[in-house]
Amino acid sequence: MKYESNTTLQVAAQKMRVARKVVVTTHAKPDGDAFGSVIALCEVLKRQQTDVTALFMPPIPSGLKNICGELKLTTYQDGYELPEADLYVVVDTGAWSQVAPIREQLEKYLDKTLIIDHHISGDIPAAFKHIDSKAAACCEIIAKFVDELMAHVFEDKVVSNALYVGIATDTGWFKFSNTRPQTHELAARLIAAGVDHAALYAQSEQTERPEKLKLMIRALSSLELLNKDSAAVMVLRKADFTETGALPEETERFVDIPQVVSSVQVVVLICEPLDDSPIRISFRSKPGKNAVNVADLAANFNGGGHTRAAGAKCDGDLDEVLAKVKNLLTA
Ligand SMILES: [Mn+2]
Repeated sequence: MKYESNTTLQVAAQKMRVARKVVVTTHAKPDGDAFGSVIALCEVLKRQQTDVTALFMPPIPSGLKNICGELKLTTYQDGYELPEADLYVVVDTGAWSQVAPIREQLEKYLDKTLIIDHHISGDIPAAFKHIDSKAAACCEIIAKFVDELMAHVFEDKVVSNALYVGIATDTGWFKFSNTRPQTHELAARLIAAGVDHAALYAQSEQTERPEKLKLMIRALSSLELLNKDSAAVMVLRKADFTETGALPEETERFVDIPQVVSSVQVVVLICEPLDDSPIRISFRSKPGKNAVNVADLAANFNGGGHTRAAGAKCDGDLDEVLAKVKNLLTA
């Protein structure tokens, strides 16, 4: 299936305008961009008297819960039933694997589902897709919807904070190669509208628990450099989580750490699950002439993502997955 837009911004915005009831959701374990995209869109729709459900599959990033203002968040749990709605909007993903808990229910409503995304692959056959893989963050696209749906809404604190968090977190606070002039222009508009970017940085990046540092030590001590120090692999096993008390989601940004070494071009982090869920693999690479396309690497494990940042979930034996990763990195 080709993963590309079939709906213009204007047509998609019109669908939102006429819908009385809208459900907005995103991938499980939302990051700042996924979270910000849902919040900003829901807040704008709410202001237009739309009955909106902001549905999240947990965990929600703890530092971000207080940027939602009065907006009510719905947290998915077993037995949750998707409400009847005129429109279902899935943001920051178009992949079934990332919305697995609601797949069966959403399949019934694909004819009134709209995907808004910036990833290069996805397999949800929604009737409507608005995809811009050049956008640094889904929030860059959502900002255009905000402009289209409602003038002056950047004055709304909830909307502007949510958009800022989205573009800042998906660009590593404007240092990843996906950052483009439009990203900075949007950031400038948001800061001009009153966003306190330093406070948002503290809220999103400096609210970790000590357990995270303990897990980071484990990750770094597992690190192996391969292929003339150009590739770094880290593994976190079940015991690393249980002995440190850290949670699976506390591995966020670990893949960035080995990139401080100049020779390192690609980083892979493999995480063993605590339950019977699949093994998680994260891939990152540095930009440049000989940049490694990590979306291709992830495809070896039925994963995907961006050329510089990708991920996969796979079943199997941890050591076999590790061996396969090492093979690919030294090929
Ligand atoms: Mn994103």
